[in-house]
Amino acid sequence: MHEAEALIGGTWHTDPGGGTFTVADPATGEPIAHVTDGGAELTRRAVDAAAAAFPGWRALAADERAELMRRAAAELAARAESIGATMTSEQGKPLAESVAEVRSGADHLVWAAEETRRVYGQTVPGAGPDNRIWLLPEPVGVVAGITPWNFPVSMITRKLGPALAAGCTVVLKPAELTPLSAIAVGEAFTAAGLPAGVFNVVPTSRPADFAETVMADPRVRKVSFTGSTEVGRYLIRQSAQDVKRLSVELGGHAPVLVFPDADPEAAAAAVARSKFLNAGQACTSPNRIYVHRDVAARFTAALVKRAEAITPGLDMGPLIDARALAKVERHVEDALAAGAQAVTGGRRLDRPGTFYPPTVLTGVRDDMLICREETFGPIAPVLEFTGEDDVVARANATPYGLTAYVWTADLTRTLRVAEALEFGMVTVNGGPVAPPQAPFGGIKNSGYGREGGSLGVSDYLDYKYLSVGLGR
Ligand code: TXE
Repeated sequence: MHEAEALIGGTWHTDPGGGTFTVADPATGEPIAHVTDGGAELTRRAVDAAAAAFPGWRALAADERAELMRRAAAELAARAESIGATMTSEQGKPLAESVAEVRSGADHLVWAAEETRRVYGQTVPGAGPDNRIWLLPEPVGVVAGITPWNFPVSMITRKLGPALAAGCTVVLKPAELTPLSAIAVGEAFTAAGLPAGVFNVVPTSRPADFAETVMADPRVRKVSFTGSTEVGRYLIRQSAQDVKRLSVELGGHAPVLVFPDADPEAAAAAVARSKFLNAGQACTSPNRIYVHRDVAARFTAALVKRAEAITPGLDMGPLIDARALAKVERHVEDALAAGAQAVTGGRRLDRPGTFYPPTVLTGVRDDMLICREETFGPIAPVLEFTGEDDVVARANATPYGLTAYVWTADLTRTLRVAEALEFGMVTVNGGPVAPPQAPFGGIKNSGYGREGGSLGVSDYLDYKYLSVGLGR
């Protein structure tokens, strides 16, 4: 059994009360590690370490910070295989997906390292001939990050890269289901020579203790969260007490609109890739697939073929835990009871671990539970439509606003529909793309703040305005 500790100020710490929690492999249900349970005490120590490291980190010249970040990225990439194996053991996704995720996390850091040299200020027209005004970008200070279990490394690097580039120091609380990948990132950064206290990792099974501690501490100036809308709402309320800056990347309910002028086979292939990636446990996962009646039969046949080509346990992992499996089962059973049909899949697999097969549902209606709540599983609900305005209205009829996908060969339709869709990200004729240079994020109940691009770095900066009289 693996033992793991918290990374604070460059050294490894255990809970003074001796508390630990257990991490299990979702493919077998077997325990694989005991991890120290950080709670409020280690969170406080980690904030101490991050606050102590902040003045030194922010004072480094941009190219020195960039060089340290590049070294951290190189170390992470060099460990892609071993960190990937750790990720697979605690998260369940296929090894190739885990290794690719670590590499993409390293790529995010390389990009962010370059951004350190693009943290520009501005000159603003003065108020009269003898006045000059500048905007000076300054790091917000100590940042607390709270990350989910679906992408245990890339969710960290998307916060860490821009925060470090801006000159902030970070205290991270990874999901209690996948702390080992986060600890492995901490090990890589320490080996790469990142100064002590710049990046701290506090694993805990008591996330509210972490949240309450960082929210009440005036030294923490920003909290960045990715996770459920429910926890997002709680953090938004908590952030009021000390007026913290907050970024919240929450759930999604992505619609796909397949118009009759699109190639239904190409659309089905792309939808299958994004739907079944990570067993559907992604906030960008297609959840309501609206297909024009004229191409519905061809599209569905192609999607079913793709779904049936996936071997659970080989090409697709289990769901993260029994609670996630129960939610998927509840959504599918509700749809079937209300008249939907499972063309393929539709029942959990009779084997150890929390495996659910790729499933395609037809005869789905917008009022079914599966179209209203985020399923977070490998279920592709197909709905039919005929009119453009009608399908756009149906796609928008959700409290979420993260991602939407459109399939069409018509340029004017592309623009009409993309402008009418109420989502932070619209992809036309393709799957989800989240390169480091693009600002990822949603609107409505999917949250606020952006990760990636220069907008993502600005989320970790304050702009001080400096006004100078010329003394004439
Ligand atoms: O999320 P939680 P869960 C959605 C998805 C999924 C559902 C539930 O629909 O089925 O949420 O998943 C931390 N204070 N997404 O329960 O609880 C927790 O420790 C502070 C979408 O796993 O939100 C973990 O680090 N933090 C999403 C993180 O929140 C708290 C990714 C996410 O866990 C906390 C994950 C508290 N009181 C789930 N309670 C996405 N946007 O991709 C929990 N956490």
